[in-house]
Amino acid sequence: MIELKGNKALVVGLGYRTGLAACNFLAQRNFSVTGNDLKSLDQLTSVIEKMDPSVRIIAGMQSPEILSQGFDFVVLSPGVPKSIPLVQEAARKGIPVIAEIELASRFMKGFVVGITGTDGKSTTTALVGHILSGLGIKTLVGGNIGIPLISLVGDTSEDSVSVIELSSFQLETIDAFHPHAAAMLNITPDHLDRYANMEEYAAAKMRIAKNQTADDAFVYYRDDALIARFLDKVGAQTFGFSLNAGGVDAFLRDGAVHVRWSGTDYRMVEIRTMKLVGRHNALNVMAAVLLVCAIASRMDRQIDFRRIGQLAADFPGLPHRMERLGEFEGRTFINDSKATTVGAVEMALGEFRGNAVLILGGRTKGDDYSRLAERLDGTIRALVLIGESRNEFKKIFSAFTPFTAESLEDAVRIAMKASRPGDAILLSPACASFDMFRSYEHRGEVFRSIFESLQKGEMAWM
Ligand code: UMA
Repeated sequence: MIELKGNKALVVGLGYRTGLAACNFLAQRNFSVTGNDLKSLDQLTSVIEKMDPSVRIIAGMQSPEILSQGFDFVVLSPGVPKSIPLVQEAARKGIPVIAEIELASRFMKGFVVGITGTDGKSTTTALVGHILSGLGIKTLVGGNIGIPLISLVGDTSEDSVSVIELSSFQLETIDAFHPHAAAMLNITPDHLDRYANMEEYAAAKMRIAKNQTADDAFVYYRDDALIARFLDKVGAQTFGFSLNAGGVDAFLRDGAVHVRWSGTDYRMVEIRTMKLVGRHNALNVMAAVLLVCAIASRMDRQIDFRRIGQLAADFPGLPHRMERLGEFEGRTFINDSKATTVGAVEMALGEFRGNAVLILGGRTKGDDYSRLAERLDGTIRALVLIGESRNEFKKIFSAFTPFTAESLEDAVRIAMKASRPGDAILLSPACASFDMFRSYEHRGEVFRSIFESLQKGEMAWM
């Protein structure tokens, strides 16, 4: 375990979530804190306004020379790659470099559930949080879902459960972080602009299990060949889930999610009663239910299988993930702005049979988009391309004679014309949002406001 000696901390990456929360946390505990970001002071104004006044800021550069000021450890925001010269130099000098998650874990109390995977992390994290709080357990939800873990530390206690969504970025620089129950939901291509290949990306994600022991639980998707390759290194008890029964601990049978726990089969959630829709969500429910059973038994609590099933069925889902906004002129508007990978869009498309107009595009992340082109056949009526990827995508998706749009508003107008009553208009971009929007949330909110303008008759489309 890396020992954190001394009190001079350098926080690299001053986003309004992680960097800000990490600086304030350390400053309030009397560390001497310096924050560094590539952005200029002007660009950082809104973050600095909320920062403890004792934090020193080095803005507009990120050169290794910064280290000459003598730091005891470096805290890295997830958006900053380990490969930058500053971090490389810190490692060379033997200065510990840790994730904000690692820092938080050194101060946290209580039980920890960690959830990673490419798609479904946020939904599963929120679902586990929903079930645990419904069972009357003190529950905190944070991590990649948008609430830095470090900001929750003060609320943890011996009897609390922290449910944490973890990205591969965050897991890259954990050290002693140790979830009592962890889940690996799936691994499909993502962030291949940061990782050399899928193996490296998967290895970063699998770090979630690196400190787990036989007392812990590791929940995983049994039908993922890449996950299977890492299983022999997992020290925790493993619990598999799959849509198909047979040798797994959670599965689908006769229209319900079943869990096999200590040799008994429990029929837990009727799919038709679930507010979450789609087969991918059935998988998320399986993972969530296994995590809840594992952590409840770890806490020596009786497992109320019936109540857990009811709570899972009642979970309404999160905004921007296959979120049904409503209908306009017979078209159902679906906001799936969180779908920033091909895998997520493939899952979304599983719900349609040729009756969707898909709005696709944005900033690419090294994914294999030709795989998506093969998958589109028979599921969509028309394709509308947005964002900086639109010319590249025009070639990849040429078989669908796609439309291109200059703005999301323009894309919705085109989608209205290309669709028929009974169709869905689906924003599921397969890309990051940063070329046109501040975040995927912002992109989803813009889509929602366009839909509302149409409904109120404030926007013409014909
Ligand atoms: N920066 C540098 N140098 C660099 C790169 C970035 O200084 O080389 C600076 C940027 O100028 C910026 C700051 O770093 O000011 C951004 O830091 P950040 O990206 O870590 O931003 P936060 O707002 O703290 O958000 C992070 C996560 N972002 C990323 O992983 C990219 C959020 O996940 C997370 O919700 C939040 O911490 C709280 O834990 C977002 C995400 O896109 C949702 N995650 C990826 C995903 O889900 O696919 C991994």
